[in-house]
Amino acid sequence: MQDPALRRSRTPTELQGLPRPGRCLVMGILNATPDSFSDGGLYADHRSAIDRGLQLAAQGADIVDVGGESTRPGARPVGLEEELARTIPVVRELARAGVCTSIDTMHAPVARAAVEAGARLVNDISGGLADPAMASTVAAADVPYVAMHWRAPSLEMDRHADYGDVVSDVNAELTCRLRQLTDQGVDPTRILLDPGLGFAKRPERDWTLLAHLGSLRQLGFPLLVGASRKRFIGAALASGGAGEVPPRGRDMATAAVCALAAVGGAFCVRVHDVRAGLDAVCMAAAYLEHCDRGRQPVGAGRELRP
Ligand code: PMM
Repeated sequence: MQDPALRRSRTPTELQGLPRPGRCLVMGILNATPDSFSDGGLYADHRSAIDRGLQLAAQGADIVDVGGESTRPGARPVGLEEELARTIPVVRELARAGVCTSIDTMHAPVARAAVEAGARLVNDISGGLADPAMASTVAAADVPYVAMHWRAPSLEMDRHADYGDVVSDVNAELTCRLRQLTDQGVDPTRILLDPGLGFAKRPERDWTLLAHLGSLRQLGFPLLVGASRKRFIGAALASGGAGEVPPRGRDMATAAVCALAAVGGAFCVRVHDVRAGLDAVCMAAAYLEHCDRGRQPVGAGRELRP
């Protein structure tokens, strides 16, 4: 279910203000939180968060994504003051060091302060639903904006995980978000979309979305895919015989999923392990280059090419 007025004939391969490495971008995750699901508490003070951000950039992250509020299922929201205090000094220091930094927030005041501190992208897991002021804030800041598919706050999201056809439902709900964001002044050439893996979705739905990125890409917007260490990866490892693998043991599997996402046309992958993610998207780029050389690769549909 696509809106022809919003659909572009070609998905952009570059976005103004972001690095242009000629392959899928790698966004390194920096959770300056005490309670994120896989790295909570590791970077909760400013010095360790800044050092980790510099390390992610040195490992090859094209963007370092700074977040100050955990979004794991069941997480309680933090106050605005606390989120600002956790993130802004980190964003400012990383930006000062020349790192391309993004802010992972649902709150317009945090987005505004982060852009003032040097953030070059706003990553909003609610796609503008959590804070009605987000659209006008992003429009005024004129920075790239990630609108993720989201249905409800973390405390309630597991109660909103029912879909008919998950691909068409997510497509339709993102189209509705796009309409509202652009009506409120957000420049469509600044928007990235994200299927929101793990957010109000059970593992099998995440796999379906990942397998049908091409359908989402038909909206004509660059896609960000955030699969890193998520439950659906743990579930696939367990059913494949690896048993229960805790989140921090899922980085190799995450890299495999990043390669699949990049081959499926993702513009950017969001990962904890940047080195593995970068290797994965480089392999995808090499593979795609050979797909372009005219011979149909075994097992890969032409529609997978970005
Ligand atoms: N996932 C998390 C946080 N932020 N942002 C985007 N755009 N997409 C995601 O899938 C996403 C996100 C949750 O993971 P984390 O707690 O490991 O950061």
